[in-house]
Amino acid sequence: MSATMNFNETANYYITLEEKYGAHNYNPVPVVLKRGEGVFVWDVENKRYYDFLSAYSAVNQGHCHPGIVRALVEQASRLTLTSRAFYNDVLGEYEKFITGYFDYDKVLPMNTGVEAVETALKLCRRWGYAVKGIPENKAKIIVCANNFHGRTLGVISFSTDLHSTRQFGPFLPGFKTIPYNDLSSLALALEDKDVAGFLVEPIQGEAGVVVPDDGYLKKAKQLCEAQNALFVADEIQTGLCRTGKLLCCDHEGVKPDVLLLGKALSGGTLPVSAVLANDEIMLTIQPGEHGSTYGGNPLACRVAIEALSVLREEKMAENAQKMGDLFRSGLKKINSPYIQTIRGKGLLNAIIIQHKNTDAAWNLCLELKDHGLLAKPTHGDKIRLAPPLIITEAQIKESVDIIEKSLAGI
Ligand code: IF1
Repeated sequence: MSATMNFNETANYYITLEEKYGAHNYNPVPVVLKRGEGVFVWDVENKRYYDFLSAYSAVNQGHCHPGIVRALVEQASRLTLTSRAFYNDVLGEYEKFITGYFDYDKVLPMNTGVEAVETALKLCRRWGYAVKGIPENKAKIIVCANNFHGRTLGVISFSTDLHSTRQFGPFLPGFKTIPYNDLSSLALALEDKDVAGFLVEPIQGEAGVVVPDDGYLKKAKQLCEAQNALFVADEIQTGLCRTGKLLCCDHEGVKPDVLLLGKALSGGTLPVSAVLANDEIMLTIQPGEHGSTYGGNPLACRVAIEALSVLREEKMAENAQKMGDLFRSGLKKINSPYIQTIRGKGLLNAIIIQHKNTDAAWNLCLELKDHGLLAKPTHGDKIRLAPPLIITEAQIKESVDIIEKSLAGI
């Protein structure tokens, strides 16, 4: 019996269903969406919104990009999953395409972002033992305070955010936490010969779009090279044109030893992630030592080829750069006592709200919603503002007006 789906119900009907039958691991903005196209989403009352979250940078190409959906539908009607027990006629083509696209020898395909991070941790440790010669079970990986790399037990083991770690212990050992954007701490930590690598977000997204000093990434990579440790860039949120370049590391001409991609790698259609590295690192993992049922499935590969292609064909990095500059200058012209800070790169931006009321950022998001723009606070007083990268100049201007109007309303 197929489930009886009720469409065209009220928002409250759907919210009640999620409240009653779903785990309470989120606190969503009270809006119920039913359609997405480009920079817009529509709720069940047919009200249109600018999507300024872009599913945390998973729909960089815009909601339901026609080319990506076409690739999804075509492949879904032909072959969706073989498992890696057999070869298929899409995976190799994808591997050739993506390694050429980012200039690495090899790719290890996974599904979610955190699986790519976990895979990178295993690669880093394995390379540390097999190539660097770190004694067995002694490998350490340097991470930054206020990081966000996902929510598995292994990855929250090095989170400094109580919301991610409280009462989930015990945790995975082998991590050294240093302050973000602090090269002297990194240099000191790298003196430990058991360090296999340094895992870093080129911009800390969840922490509230924290942009490090110019030159931080370049110098960090040099320090890693000097101490024979791997520079692992988590570009799951900052990558794929979000910050105005194909990769955020490209702003400094830095080539990570290990590159992590996710989210927009599928244009928001299904979970697709990837770990890219050269042979010296990637070939330290032998057959049967790592994998995933859906990792590298034909559907994901076909969609990812299209998702990557449209980024380039539609010059989304260039647009993100231009529209991001326009957006920040528009925000700076808003004369509001509540905007304490505006920061970001390309179309990954955030405002920090200063207000005696600790709910001010949340209340502003409710005002924004009423005025037709969706965003959500992160860590209380910061609001991430990250629309799809296809947004136009006129739409940026309209969005700035909506933000100005909403600020007046809190
Ligand atoms: C949620 C945050 C953002 C990521 C980076 C790895 C992952 C993420 C830099 C893991 C995922 C998502 C997770 C999602 C909300 C969102 C998020 F608020 F949680 F922190 F973007 F900042 N590296 N970020 O940003 O990828 O396993 O989720 O595919 O957990 O609610 P994933």
